[in-house]
Amino acid sequence: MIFYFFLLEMVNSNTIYESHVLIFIGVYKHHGLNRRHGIKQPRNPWSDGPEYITQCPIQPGDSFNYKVIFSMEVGTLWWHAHSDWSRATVHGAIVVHPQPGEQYPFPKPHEEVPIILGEWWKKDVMEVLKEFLASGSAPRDSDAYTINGQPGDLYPCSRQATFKLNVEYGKKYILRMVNAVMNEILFFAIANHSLTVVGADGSYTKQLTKEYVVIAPGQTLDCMFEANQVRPGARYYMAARAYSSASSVPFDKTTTTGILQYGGGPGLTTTSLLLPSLPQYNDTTAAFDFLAGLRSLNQLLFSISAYNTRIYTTISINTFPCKNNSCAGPNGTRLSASMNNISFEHPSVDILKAYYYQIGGVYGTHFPRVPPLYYNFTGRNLPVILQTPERATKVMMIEYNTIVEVVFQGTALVVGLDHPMHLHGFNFYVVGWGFGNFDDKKDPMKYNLVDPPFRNTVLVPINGWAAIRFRASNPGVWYLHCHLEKHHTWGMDTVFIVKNGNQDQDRMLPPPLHMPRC
Ligand SMILES: *[C@@H]1O[C@H](CO)[C@@H](O)[C@H](O)[C@H]1NC(C)=O
Ligand SMILES: *[C@@H]1O[C@H](CO)[C@@H](O)[C@H](O)[C@H]1NC(C)=O
Ligand SMILES: *[C@@H]1O[C@H](CO)[C@@H](O)[C@H](O)[C@H]1NC(C)=O
Ligand SMILES: *[C@@H]1O[C@H](CO)[C@@H](O)[C@H](O)[C@H]1NC(C)=O
Ligand SMILES: *[C@@H]1O[C@H](CO)[C@@H](O)[C@H](O)[C@H]1NC(C)=O
Ligand SMILES: *[C@@H]1O[C@H](CO)[C@@H](O)[C@H](O)[C@H]1NC(C)=O
Ligand SMILES: [Cu+2]
Repeated sequence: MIFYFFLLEMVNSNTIYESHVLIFIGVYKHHGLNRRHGIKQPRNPWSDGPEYITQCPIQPGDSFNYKVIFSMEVGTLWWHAHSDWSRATVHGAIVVHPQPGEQYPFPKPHEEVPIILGEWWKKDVMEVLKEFLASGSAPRDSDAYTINGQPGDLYPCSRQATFKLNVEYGKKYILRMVNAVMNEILFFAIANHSLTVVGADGSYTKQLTKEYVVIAPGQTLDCMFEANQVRPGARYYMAARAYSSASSVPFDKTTTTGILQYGGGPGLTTTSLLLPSLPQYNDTTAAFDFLAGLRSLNQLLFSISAYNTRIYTTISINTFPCKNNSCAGPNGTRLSASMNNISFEHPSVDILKAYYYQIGGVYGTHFPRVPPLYYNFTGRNLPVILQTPERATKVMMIEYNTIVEVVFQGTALVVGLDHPMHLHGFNFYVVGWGFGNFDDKKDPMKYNLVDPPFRNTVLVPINGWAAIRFRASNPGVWYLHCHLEKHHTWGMDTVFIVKNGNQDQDRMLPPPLHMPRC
């Protein structure tokens, strides 16, 4: 499914609350709900979507109108279900154009092409979810990756329907790219064509030209390329495959392809169809070389030279003991995940409702600001006793309009991995990242406070850290979670509640008349 919402009017100042465009989208008649990934929804968490965070799931036969408020977004975003694992198939791209009279800060493309990187599952995805939760193991892999719904020529099932993009020599194209995959970060490239990134997560970037890109689940990229190969009728593969850095974690090693097809001549034989060279699956250097090159195009929207509040949080894979060691996780345990040693438990009433109507007993407010225990987070052979987290529903309360720094610290508990951490309600500046343990003395000296990328999903490197800063100018209840679906399901989540400000325009909007019943 691909949906386009063309924005007629854009507010591209940092006074994001002054005027907005309302678009009422779909009425979804299934158990599940949908959210606009990356749209900040100023003051309006009511339509943000994640189950038991800002609403209860829409029951079969029920409906819910989402009010989508666009503010500063431009470029590619997307929407997806946020209930159980339904986002595997319930998702689509959103492309926001500049307002009339405003130009792109890059050559106007001849054509805009959505590229949704997804997956194909032979098994019902909800069964996959039930299966791994029952066993305590990691989930099975999908059966194929897809480009716009098709696995492509390298799988036995889809040659006829492989996604094809017809191009004309000399023209420029922009790919509106979304990684909607559940559990894998991807490399993507087009044979014989370099890609120029001009936007990421709904915000312009300085132009960055590379032979390949890296895109994590949750992220978007706007990539230009020029059809500059002179042979009429020539064809080139575009291809994506996994970037998966931990040798002990199995993943799908297949490659999905689409075809770039030049007009103006007879097709060349398939033998001349070249695959792009993609980095090795575990090439962390290649992945972070790409990410290190991304820079904001525009001036900073708010000062990030200092912060008011810092949250330093571990992000870990964990285990829970299992009776008789009978679970399918390592050593008979049950796999889990945590932030600051808290494995997030979803309440039975949504946190937004509990907050707004002051219903007690739903969540605790003391998400720890620092790790409860300091150990060598990225060290080898950590004591097994550190692996067991606490189960709880704890949120972080944040004062309106403060500058918040969050430092995510990956750990080597159970297994070190890259984690794409996604925050609802905001884009943030990715001011720094590195390998090993965050060093509070040295690392902030190396932050980029000049033109850091403005994203909503940051890839925290394997056995490393990443630091973000944002201005808490959006009152509401905002989910923070790993966008690898298995980690999200295991509890690598928390919630930021940004309090109201003093003025009326600094307060959450009132709830809609109807919210889905719990
Ligand atoms: C692709 O590029 C390489 C080197 O840049 C060149 O040798 C080759 O002929 C090109 N292939 C096609 C099919 O255009
Ligand atoms: C990547 O995988 C290859 C092949 O399995 C292996 O030889 C190499 O050591 C791995 N590199 C890293 C950095 O883990
Ligand atoms: C655990 O093992 C004991 C002794 O072998 C057995 O009686 C019990 O049923 C087992 N419990 C579970 C949950 O498998
Ligand atoms: C496996 O479980 C046993 C028994 O609980 C424990 O002694 C051992 O340390 C565990 N090993 C690992 C690698 O988790
Ligand atoms: C932490 O562990 C890493 C990896 O094993 C090691 O290189 C480093 O020296 C350790 N740091 C400390 C302070 O022990
Ligand atoms: C996490 O909390 C559990 C339960 O309180 C404790 O046993 C464990 O040592 C803690 N681990 C870390 C890494 O803080
Ligand atoms: Cu993760």
